[in-house]
Amino acid sequence: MRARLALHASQIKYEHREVELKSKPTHMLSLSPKGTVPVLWLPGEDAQQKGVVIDESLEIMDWALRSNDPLGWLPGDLQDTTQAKLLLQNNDELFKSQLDRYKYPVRFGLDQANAIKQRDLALNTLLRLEQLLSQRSFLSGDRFGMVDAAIAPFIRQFARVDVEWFTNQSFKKLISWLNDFEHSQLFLDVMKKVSPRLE
Ligand SMILES: N[C@@H](CCC(=O)N[C@@H](CS)C(=O)NCC(=O)O)C(=O)O
Repeated sequence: MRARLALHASQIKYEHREVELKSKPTHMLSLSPKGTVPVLWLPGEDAQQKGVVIDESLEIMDWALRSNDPLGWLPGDLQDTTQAKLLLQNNDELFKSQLDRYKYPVRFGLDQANAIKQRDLALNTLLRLEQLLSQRSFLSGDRFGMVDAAIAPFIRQFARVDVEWFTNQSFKKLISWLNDFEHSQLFLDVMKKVSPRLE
């Protein structure tokens, strides 16, 4: 979702090929053998059209916005860039692991009590984001930007594990930030259903 958000914001024309993770297309695996999505393919001019492949979501966001950033999503100055790096690092290296364990405890051999422990550990991140949102309107600054787009899909997943618990927490600014995101035109645009390609 974060890659699609950045591609949408960059206004770059691209073809969206939805895949089924249960049966990954051989073409996708030939481009990116690790088999995770998203995969961005920039076909080359040569006969095999191998071209360039970017198969990390943050790198796709970065590529898209460096190519074209009409909404000013990239961090503006060094302070914002440093802040963005720290927030994204915390999200991808810590929060994501806590989210996965809270959401799919069985997959990680955890019982319910340990899943809740992961949820409670993740509160550190949620409170840090809340604190930031009490100083500025968005995680990226005074407008929605790359950091918001990169983090919102994970907070959304987290909130949806137990909506009642999430909405009863004290981080009201974060709840309202997520709610605004989920009701934005941007979100509606990128969430449009695309049928999976099987080959
Ligand atoms: N670090 C990668 C993680 C990508 C990732 O794990 N994607 C999941 C889906 S959200 C996936 O493709 N999993 C492979 C599978 O379920 O087979 C990125 O952000 O690009």
